[in-house]
Amino acid sequence: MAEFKSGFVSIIGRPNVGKSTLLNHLVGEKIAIISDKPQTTRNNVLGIWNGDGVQVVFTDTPGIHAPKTKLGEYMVKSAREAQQDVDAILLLVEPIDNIGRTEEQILSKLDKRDVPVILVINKIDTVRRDKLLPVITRYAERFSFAAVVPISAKNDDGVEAVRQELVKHLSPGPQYFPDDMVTDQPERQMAAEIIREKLLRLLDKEVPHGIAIEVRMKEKEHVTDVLATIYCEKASHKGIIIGKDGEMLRRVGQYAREDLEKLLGRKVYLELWVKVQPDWRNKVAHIRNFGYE
Ligand SMILES: Nc1nc2c(ncn2[C@@H]2O[C@H](COP(=O)(O)OP(=O)(O)O)[C@@H](O)[C@H]2O)c(=O)[nH]1
Ligand SMILES: [Mg+2]
Repeated sequence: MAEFKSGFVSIIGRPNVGKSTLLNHLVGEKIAIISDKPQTTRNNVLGIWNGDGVQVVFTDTPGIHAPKTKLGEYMVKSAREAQQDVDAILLLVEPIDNIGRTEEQILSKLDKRDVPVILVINKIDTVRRDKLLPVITRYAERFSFAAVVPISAKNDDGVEAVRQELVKHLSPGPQYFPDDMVTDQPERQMAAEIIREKLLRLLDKEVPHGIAIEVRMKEKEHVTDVLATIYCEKASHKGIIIGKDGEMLRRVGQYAREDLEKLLGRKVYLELWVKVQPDWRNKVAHIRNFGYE
């Protein structure tokens, strides 16, 4: 029998390149929230893939960007820390035949490291096939990647190839987590993230970036009560979140409840409140309180 292999792998790249989408597909379950807005992911999220005789523990990181708030600083710090002590790194990039400033910064840090880096060119569904070769060439000239895998995370195209490449770079090691575990996030946190995802989807640009969610859960006989407080930064944002006659909050609640029932596998009673907490993203105590630390 072959020896069991395992390892830790971090998924890095600029905001919005598709890291969380890839993590969900690698693991086969939705554990990280997705949106078309940058800086959706605030925490490092662990995702566990159990293959045949192999276990890979992935870390989905907040995108690396120039932080403007204390929360942003924490996010970038988390992303950087996740790159330490890993067995391999997946660097995600867009299919653009030009190395962006963020990618260059990441690569110059990786130059000093001795860890296999797999270049994953995502979103290939958005470009013609013949546009890919110049992208591959450009990156391959800049860095000595262990492999280059073009994928479309969204369409689950090439995700298996990423797993196969990774397995080649893993060493024999223990099974760190039980077979049936796909993430280290507590249900309460996943519930809060689901609600935040709906707000990111339904609200305009600036508002959702200033939102944090606090969740309490009570399991009852036939239903789980999910009691959530949505914190925002301004009274005007509170008005937007609630919407005319409470319409927006109702929609958020409707979508969130559907996903919460899938997550928990039972009926959910969801209650949402909205509170203003001015400038919380610059206040360490609040950042900690919302679970970012
Ligand atoms: N067209 C296309 N869009 C994608 C693909 N993967 C992710 N996206 C979209 O890119 C946006 C950002 O995805 P997300 O996973 O949140 O990116 P992250 O910030 O790097 O974690 C979302 O709107 C996704 O639906 C892909 O393969 N093709
Ligand atoms: Mg993300």
